[in-house]
Amino acid sequence: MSRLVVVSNRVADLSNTAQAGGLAVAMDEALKSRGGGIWFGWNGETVASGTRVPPNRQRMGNVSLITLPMTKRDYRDYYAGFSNSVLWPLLHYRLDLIEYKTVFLNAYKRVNRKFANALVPLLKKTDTIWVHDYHLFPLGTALRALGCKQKIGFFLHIPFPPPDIVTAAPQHEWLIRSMFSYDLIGFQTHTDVANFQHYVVEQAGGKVHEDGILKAFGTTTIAKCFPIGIDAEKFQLLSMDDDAQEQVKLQSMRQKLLNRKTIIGVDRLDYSKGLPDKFRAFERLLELYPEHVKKATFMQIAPPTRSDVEVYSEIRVELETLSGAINGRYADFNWVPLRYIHRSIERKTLAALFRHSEVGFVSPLRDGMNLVAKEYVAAQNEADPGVLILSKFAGAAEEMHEALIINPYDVDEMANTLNKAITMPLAERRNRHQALSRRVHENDITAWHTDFLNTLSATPAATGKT
Ligand code: ADQ
Repeated sequence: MSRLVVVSNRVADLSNTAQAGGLAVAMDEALKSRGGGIWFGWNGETVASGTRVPPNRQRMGNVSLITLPMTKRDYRDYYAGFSNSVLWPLLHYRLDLIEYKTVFLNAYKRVNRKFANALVPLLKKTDTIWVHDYHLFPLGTALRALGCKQKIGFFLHIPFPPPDIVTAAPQHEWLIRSMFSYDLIGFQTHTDVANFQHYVVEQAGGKVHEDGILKAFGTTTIAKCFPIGIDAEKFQLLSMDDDAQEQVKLQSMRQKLLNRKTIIGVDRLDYSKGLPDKFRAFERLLELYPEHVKKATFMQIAPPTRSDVEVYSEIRVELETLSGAINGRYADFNWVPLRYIHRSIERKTLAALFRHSEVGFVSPLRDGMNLVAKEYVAAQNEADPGVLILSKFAGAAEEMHEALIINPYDVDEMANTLNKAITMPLAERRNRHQALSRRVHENDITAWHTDFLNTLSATPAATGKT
């Protein structure tokens, strides 16, 4: 088996179990289960512009973490700028939130070339390279320009919208053309693949062939869907971890004694996650169904991310105002309706909290997949499982039909669905959970990376790619 080289914008601190972020969790599992390899990317630190620092190498078991710091200018223009103020909103269908400057695109191109220059000396001819996510669309082209002939795969963790939206990206043709340097492009859902194909046909005059083969820009690539999963078995065990149970159980027993139900939400604090309307839906539940006052508690855990991008500070203020208003209206000396926790939580505590919550509430406005939905299912007690409420705009909705599927823009519908979930009879809960659990365990993280890497290895050799 060839050595695996994973490249992502950010290399996670694998020793920090409290880390947030879907990609970090998934790559940790993928590299370890293939017996190791290299994980290359940014170490999360910034240095003064103009500073040159050689890559740092750190071994974590059989995985080498090779990292670079980023200059303050690159951080501002490539990371906070083009990646998170242009591509992130665009690919989440939020053209209204794009903030574009020409220097952002220049920095995006520059940093991708820097990554390629630092990576090439570390590579062996027989390596398989796997590039991740929207920060690195043009990395394949930069590597090919330096003579790389290895197999290179790319996986997009976030959605790929229809061509009408993609064409709002400055130099979108250059961006999509650069994806054709990869031998295999993986998307989360069939919808994303179809959107990509539409772009290729409508905007690039390309052709779609069988087995995901696409021809355009004078070259060929393959685009398919590989829905990401979780390590369901490990997460299930984690949810029963003694330590974490201890911490959560007391609170849970108190809730049960008082016949109270917990609704749980866990999302990075991001506008794509639909948090304000989720808060409003809980308030609406208490208005429409007053029998749940003092009986249903909503716990939202939302660790901060990208707080230096302006819209992220705005959403934070909005949520604090909303939670204050809801608690102001309904809280009593012996009951707090909404518990809003704005920080990271240890994974085992999170798993135990999922297990002891009667409803998992996942309502993004757009999401590539959403691992929280799968984690919630894996953590349930199968004899007495909770109910998953899932947005139809999360990639996970393509495979999790037995969840209660909602429209995250419709606050009343969400409130009614919360009521349905809270009052659902045991037999129905078990039926739904059984089907969901089977799929979450079958399509787990191992199935995901095995399927992607096997497909990449079966693609024709990368010769002729430029
Ligand atoms: P994210 O947008 O980060 O990932 P998600 O898939 O839900 O979203 O993954 C979040 C992960 O972080 C989960 O494993 C969750 O448990 C963890 N997490 C969240 N809040 C936490 C907290 N307070 N404390 C500790 N852990 C926390 C991106 C895409 C998704 C896609 C993933 C993987 O946006 O759509 O599913 O990548 O491809």
